[in-house]
Amino acid sequence: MDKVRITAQDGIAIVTIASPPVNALDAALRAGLAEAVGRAAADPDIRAIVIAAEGRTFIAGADIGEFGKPPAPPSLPDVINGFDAVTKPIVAAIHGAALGGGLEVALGCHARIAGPAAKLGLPEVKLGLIPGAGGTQRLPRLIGAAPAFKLMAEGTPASAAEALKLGIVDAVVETDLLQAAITKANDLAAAGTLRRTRDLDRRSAAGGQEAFEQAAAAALKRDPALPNIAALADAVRATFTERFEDGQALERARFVELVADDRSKALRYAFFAERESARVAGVPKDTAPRPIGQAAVIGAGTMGAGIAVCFANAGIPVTVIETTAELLARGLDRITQTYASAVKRGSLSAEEEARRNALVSGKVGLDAAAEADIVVEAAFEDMDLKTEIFGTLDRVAKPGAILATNTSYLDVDRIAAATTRPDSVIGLHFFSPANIMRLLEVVRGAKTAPDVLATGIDLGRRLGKVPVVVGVCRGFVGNRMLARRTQEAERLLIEGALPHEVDAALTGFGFRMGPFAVSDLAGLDIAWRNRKALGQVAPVADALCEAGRLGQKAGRGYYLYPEGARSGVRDPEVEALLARVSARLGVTRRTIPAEEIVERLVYPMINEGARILDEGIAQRPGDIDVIWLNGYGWPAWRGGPMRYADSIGLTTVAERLEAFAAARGEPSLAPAPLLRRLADAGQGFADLAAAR
Ligand code: T1G
Repeated sequence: MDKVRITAQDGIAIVTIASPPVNALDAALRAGLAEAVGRAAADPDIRAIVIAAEGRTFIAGADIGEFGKPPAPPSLPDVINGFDAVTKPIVAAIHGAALGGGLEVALGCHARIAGPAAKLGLPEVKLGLIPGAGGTQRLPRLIGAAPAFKLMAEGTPASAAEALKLGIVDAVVETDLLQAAITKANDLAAAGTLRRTRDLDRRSAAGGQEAFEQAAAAALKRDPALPNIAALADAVRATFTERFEDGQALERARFVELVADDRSKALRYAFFAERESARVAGVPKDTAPRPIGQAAVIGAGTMGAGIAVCFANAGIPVTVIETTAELLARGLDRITQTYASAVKRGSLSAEEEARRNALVSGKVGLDAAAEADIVVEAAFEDMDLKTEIFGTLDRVAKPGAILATNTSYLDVDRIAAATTRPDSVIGLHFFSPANIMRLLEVVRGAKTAPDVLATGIDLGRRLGKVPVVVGVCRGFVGNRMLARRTQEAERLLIEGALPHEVDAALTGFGFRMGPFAVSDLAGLDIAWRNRKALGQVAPVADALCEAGRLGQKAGRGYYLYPEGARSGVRDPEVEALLARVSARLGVTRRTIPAEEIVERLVYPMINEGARILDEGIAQRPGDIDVIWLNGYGWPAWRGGPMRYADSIGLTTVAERLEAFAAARGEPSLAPAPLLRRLADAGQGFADLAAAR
């Protein structure tokens, strides 16, 4: 099927792009677009050209899947520079998303008309790149260097209204977008004065080079680990000092360098892994999800309130249910406070605040769940309590309603067994804060029906989450691997490391926070209670809890928190406590290098990930990476633990794990069978994914 077709209407050529699913600019589409525009330009009966697109979006950008492969002509810069040779007006009619190369195509036009829901942006930085088809040269000339740089450095698309305000589009039309673009093309043809974007000179608008340099300095400070921000600043700076052609040559050279950079390869891998994770074995892609028009949340604590906010944010009416009026009131107050703070921060309008609050209602008693299409239980992590709740919900909820539990590690099958509808029971494991964290582990019970799974995934995406289907085991995927890291972190303290050394090793690796700063932030008592329930011992963490050092909320945990301080400082009392614990356990303390700390924390997690794959708890290595990238702050430019293991080489990982197991006499540290098999075959987890 042709990806581009031309029709004519009263002397206007309409070039329509049709390349599902998102009109990504692959080689065939680039060639078709160049040929169509060239043909229209040469046609004496044509006085202007409109470029439009079919399907859900304008153009999603260059075909990310092509990067790293031998370039296939015509290159996108050549296609767009070809527009510059056209002496007839070219107008872009933009609906849906004009992102990356898609917006660059539109910038090569003489005018741009957008629909009201259009999104326009240059998100290449999120892939570790910079725009590579003239965006860094044309956008500053169109809207000013500083606003252009900010838009590209943040990579967040602008709404149609914002794009109009910035000057990226000439008009936003509620009515017939194509007709509006044709009218604009006619007007430009009649006016006879054509200005190519490359010839505009608004670089000095909005504060000029000084404002741009300030924005560049701020962006560089925010992301020092990534080379593309510096490259972006150099490219935009060139608009002040170089001719367009030279600036574009600099942009292209830096873009090509970045495409070859491992950090960009990891980010592109994560892009596709996230989309791949929505594919679930046994759930055909066209499985219709059950309609979710009304939700209920059981429990209005921190998690329950956060989950209710997710529903309201997605425009889904939600009933919050508690056991007493007082607890309910406290929960509803959490929700209104969440919105009030967002308004105060300027990230939510008062109208939106009112609209979302109006979607939230509250009731006492489980009977209030009777009308809900989905009920999400977010009660205390106690199996008896959950099975009691689900037994009642089974009687109260309407036929076909989905009963979901937000448990973070309990057995979803046991919870499902408390109902007569196990096929409609699922786990929806939100991560705290539920309305902020993107990850949603969708826990598949043994009897969960395919359409219920499809509903979990679809609902996750409606809530703005990244849904990943996982199987039933203690801790599912993320927390099960985290438990390994926690155990090893405790062990490192006993062997001689200090909390700030362990935390610094992981932040040096790329995590925003280290394990002990996170524990102090979350509070040590939750894990302490879990350990006691399981009869587990963590000598250091237990000693801290017994001493009342429960973390930031107690003013001290692994660190000391001077009055009101947000970050902890080293505490000699903790270091003395560590010495006592090591002595009691007969361990001679030693200084542990950061490199060993990272290996000791990360490799056991990877090993647990191998067990998780072998048991079928995760469908593919990429799913595990998506979980750690979106739920636990794994550094995005490292692509996730399983991809990181492949980059190290599983032979090396296996050798180090063997050494750790031998040094500790701890068989569970030895390489898992799957990791051993892959290492012996000279393979990586990526080979496993390909084989499945
Ligand atoms: N290339 C290849 N495939 C893409 C793609 C792209 N740019 N965008 C989406 N897909 C696939 C995706 O993998 C999925 O495939 C299907 O389309 C639907 O995607 C030169 C260098 C446009 C907002 O970063 O943000 O241009 O799983 O599930 O939720 O300067 O896709 O169905 O087989 O996300 O409706 C810059 C990336 C590229 C935008 C639509 N552009 N895409 O969201 O659908 S670099 C981007 C998106 C570039 C130039 C530079 C979103 C979307 P499958 P989806 P959606």
